[in-house]
Amino acid sequence: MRLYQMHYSPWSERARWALEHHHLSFEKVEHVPVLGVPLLRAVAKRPWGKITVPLLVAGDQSVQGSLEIARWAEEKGTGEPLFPPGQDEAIERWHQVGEGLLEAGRILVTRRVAGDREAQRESTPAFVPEGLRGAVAAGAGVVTGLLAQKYGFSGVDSSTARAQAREGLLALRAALPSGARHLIGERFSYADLLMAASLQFLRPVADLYMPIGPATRRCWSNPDLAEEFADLLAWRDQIFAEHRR
Ligand SMILES: N[C@@H](CCC(=O)N[C@@H](CS)C(=O)NCC(=O)O)C(=O)O
Repeated sequence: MRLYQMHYSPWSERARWALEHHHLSFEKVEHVPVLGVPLLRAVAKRPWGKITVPLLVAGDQSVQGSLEIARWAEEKGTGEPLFPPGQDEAIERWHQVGEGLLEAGRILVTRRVAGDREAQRESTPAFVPEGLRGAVAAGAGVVTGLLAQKYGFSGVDSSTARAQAREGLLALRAALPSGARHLIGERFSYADLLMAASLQFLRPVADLYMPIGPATRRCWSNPDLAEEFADLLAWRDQIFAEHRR
């Protein structure tokens, strides 16, 4: 089983976490944004339509999208369920909140990476030899431009993205009254997992969970939002400490 993914992406982290939670073993294949799309299309046998990672390929089956992969893992794997019975709508609602957050985060982070040569160097694929990394990183500007087109945020300014992020963060705060640990019922569920992973662009989780380079960490940090929502980051860190193997 292969998971096409990006090591620093919170969408990929949701899929990795759900698969590992359910004791499913898989090989990770690092996707190169935009440039790796033809390979994704070939392995998923999807010649058209939007294609993104995470993408799971298991035998002749392919599953695209973090929520779909988590549901697939729940069906095929073992261990404590992540989808409590009768809560599909609640999970779907949290998925939408998480998408809103990460779309806003993608805008803020991609803009920063576009202006940070060191982060571009860190994101060049591992197979590129050290001496060529600077040259390959120079092409990253083109890739970030293509990403802006693919995800339709070329014309969205950073303050609009920030406002969209705050909306999702306030919704999460409202659902976690002081001391509350879980979004649905009394147990850890996929809602906790997906929202915890979605806070990555405020302040990335410790390298222990998702190792990233220092410049990438810098680009994925929004100190003002991290300070305003420090309570949510404390909740996120606790969820990782307790549930991320
Ligand atoms: N709804 C999808 C969104 C996934 C997504 O947006 N993936 C982006 C992460 S930045 C991606 O594949 N980017 C690389 C590319 O488009 O080549 C999910 O939940 O998995």
